[in-house]
Amino acid sequence: MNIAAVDYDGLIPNNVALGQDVRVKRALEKWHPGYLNWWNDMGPEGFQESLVYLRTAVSVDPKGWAKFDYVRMPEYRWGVLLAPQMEGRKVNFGTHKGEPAWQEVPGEYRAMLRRLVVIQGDTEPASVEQQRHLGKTAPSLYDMRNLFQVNVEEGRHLWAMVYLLQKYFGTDGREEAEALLQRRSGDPDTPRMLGAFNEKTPDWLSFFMFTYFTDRDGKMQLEALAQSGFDPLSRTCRFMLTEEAHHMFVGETGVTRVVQRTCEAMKEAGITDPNEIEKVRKLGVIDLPTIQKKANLHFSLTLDLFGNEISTNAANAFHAGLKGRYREDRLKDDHQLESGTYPVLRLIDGKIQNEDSPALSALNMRLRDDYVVDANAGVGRWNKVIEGFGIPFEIKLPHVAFHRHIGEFSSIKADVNGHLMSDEQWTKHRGDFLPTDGDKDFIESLMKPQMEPAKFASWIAPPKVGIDNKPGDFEYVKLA
Ligand code: BYC
Repeated sequence: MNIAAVDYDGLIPNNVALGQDVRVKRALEKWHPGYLNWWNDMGPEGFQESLVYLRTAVSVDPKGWAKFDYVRMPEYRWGVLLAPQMEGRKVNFGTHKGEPAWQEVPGEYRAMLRRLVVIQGDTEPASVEQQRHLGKTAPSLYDMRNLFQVNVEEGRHLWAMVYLLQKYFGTDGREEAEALLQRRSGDPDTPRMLGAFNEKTPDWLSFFMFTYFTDRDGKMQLEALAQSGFDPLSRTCRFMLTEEAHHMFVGETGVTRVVQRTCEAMKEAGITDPNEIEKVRKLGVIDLPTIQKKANLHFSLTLDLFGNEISTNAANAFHAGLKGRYREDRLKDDHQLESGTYPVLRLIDGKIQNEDSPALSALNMRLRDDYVVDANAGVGRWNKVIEGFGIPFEIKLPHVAFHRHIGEFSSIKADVNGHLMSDEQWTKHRGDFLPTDGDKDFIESLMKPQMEPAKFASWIAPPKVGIDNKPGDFEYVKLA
């Protein structure tokens, strides 16, 4: 079969010859109604009958993989798509380096691999649940369409992980696939697995920050899993990364447009001091210090997703050849890391300082460092916009010790510059760093829907170009 093309004939679009794999096909068909029930209960609130201009993957060829058309979301063709198999692919790192990549689950690593797949799978529906109420307050049809595109693709990413569970993990894989439909973001009894996926995404600025910062953790983790010696996981993640790029684009350009509109309004009103918060807010835009606070919140919550700085789980997964480093295949070292060290920022004698740690145990830290570099690049582009208006303000990522709940710094309080604070100081200054109730109320007051083509809410600039090169007045969502 042509692996690049997707078979759309059956219930489940796929490029894995599902038609010839009766057991897995049946298992997925059995899972399908539960998925649709989950989508109807926990997917976007409202708009299920609307026609949304969505892209659907029709191929896994990077040069032309998507087709755009109007679709009702429940009729979206969620499918199973893997990047093409690379002939002769080998395990690239760890103790099995140089052996042929595994096409079946190596028995000794089954539990570890299943855990990685389940954690990855759990984040996908979680984000849809977190964002389900946002359609109602979309600042434009363009943004609404982007939200729904992200949502249906996170749904597809759940399918991607469920395929791996159903195909390679037998009965317990089936049980895990069911459990992925049962947990709920923020539920006190059955929460999602990782902290940031139980937080709220209360407004559109949070949505853009989430897609900028948290989807970028998705990118880093998927890049690390794409290196896996377990070939089906690698191929799955490689194709997911193609889709993930758009999600980060939505975040980066979303924040850019918010920043741009704020600066424009300040300029029009002759306000040069970014700290004149009340004056700026009266213009119906979000002041830059509040945008900074939102960035502080979402960046710090996302850092927690990298796990503990020193982690035997991470060391074991690397040693086993299951989860590599960011772009492992481009790194130049022995890819085994048995003897090297890596500098890890730790709390030593009450001070935050670097300590050389065994490189294998420090892999979460290394991935997190790569993430910070990647995240900083877009922040630089936001600052270019502010600079262009001559406004003296710079958005900065907070110190990694700021507002942490996992790892080395979860036991202390630090400000955005990494200076340690007492509990008392923290309580007093928390609102200088993180959104206060007043900030949240203000942002919420702006969240008025704008559902006419070509129009945008007061607090956000239009995009530079349309999706699929559509003109500015294109009706991205035909409301039912
Ligand atoms: N919250 O040894 P450690 C995405 C637990 S986002 C709660 O440091 P490890 C997306 C940990 O489970 C990417 N618990 O852990 C984005 C462990 O518990 P057990 C998602 C946490 O394994 C936007 C214990 O603490 N994919 O795709 O080295 C929209 C010891 O920790 C947390 C992945 O994350 C936490 N934040 O690191 C949609 C990839 N952190 O098992 C989608 C798969 C740690 O000892 N996951 N714990 O009881 C992994 O690679 C790793 O499991 C982690 C954690 C990086 C998450």
